[in-house]
Amino acid sequence: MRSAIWRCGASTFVLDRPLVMGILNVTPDSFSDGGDFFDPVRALGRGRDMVAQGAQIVDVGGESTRPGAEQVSPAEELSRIRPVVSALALEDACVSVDTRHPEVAAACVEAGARIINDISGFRDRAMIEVVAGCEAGVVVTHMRGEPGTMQEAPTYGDVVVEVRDYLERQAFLLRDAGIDRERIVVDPGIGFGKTAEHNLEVLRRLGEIVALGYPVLIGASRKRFIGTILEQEDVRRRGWGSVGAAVAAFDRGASVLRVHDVGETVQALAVASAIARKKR
Ligand code: HH2
Repeated sequence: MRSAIWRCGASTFVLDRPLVMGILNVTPDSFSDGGDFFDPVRALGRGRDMVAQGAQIVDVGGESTRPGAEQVSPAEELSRIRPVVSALALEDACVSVDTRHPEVAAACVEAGARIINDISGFRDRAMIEVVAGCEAGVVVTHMRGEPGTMQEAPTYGDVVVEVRDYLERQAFLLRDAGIDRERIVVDPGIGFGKTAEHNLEVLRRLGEIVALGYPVLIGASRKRFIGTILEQEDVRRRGWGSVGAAVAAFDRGASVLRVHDVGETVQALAVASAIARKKR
C-alpha cells in the first residue's frame, strides 16, 4: 500500500506519483560525485539544474558516508552546506539535509530545510528531539553499524525481516516523540551494511517493507551492487543501471527515489507511473 501524503514543513507531497530526490553532495570525497560540487556556487547551480530537470526534492549532504570515508566535524559539515541550503530554500526549493548530527539538522531547518534525512535512522535521541521541535519531514534509514566499517562482511538471518523490524521500531520511537506518521518515510538503506545479494533481496521483497504503511524511499543510485551487475567500476557509467533500479523499486511500491541522474530518472518514472496508473 502506498500512503497518500508526506508532510515536510511548507511542502506537502501527494504520493500518487513517484517523487525524485536529487543528490547534491557538497563534499570533496563522495563516492560518485566527490569534489564536483564542493564549491558552494557550483553546488547551488547543480541544485537549480536538478529542480529544472524535475526533482521535487534536493538532498544536500556535507559528509560522505561511503564505506571508509573520513568523518567530518559537525561545524565543518555545516559550513559546507548551510549557504547552499539557505540559497535553495530562498528559491522555494524543497531541501532535504543528509546528516547524522543534531546541531547540523537544527541549523539547517532554521535555514529553510524541510526534510531531515538521517542515514543512522534516528538512533541519537538528540536527533529525535530536533525533529520533534519542528515540522520537517523525516527519512528513517536502516544502516548496520557505522559508515567506516559497515561493509565488513555484514551478515543477517533474514535481511528483509531484520530491516523491516528495525524501521518499524525507529518509526515508532519517532511517533512516540510526537511526530505525526504523515511526516515519516522509511528507507531500507541500500548498501548500508549490505552485500550485493542483500540489496537485491531487499529490492525483490520491497513489498514487505511497503506493508509497514509508511512511504518508502530507495537510494540505489550508482551504488556498488549496480557496478557488480554491470561489471562497471566507473561510478559515472552506472547511470542507466541506476534508472533500472529506480523503476524496479517504484514498481515494487517505492514512493521516493534518491538519484544522481535526475533528468533520465524523471523520464523513466513518468512512463512507469503512467503504466501503473492505467493498471489500477
Ligand atoms: N545513500 C547515500 C547517502 N545518503 N540517504 C538515504 N536516505 N538513502 C540512501 O540510500 C543514501 C542516503 C550514499 O550515497 P551518496 O550520497 O551518493 O554518496 P556519499 O555518501 O559518498 O556522499
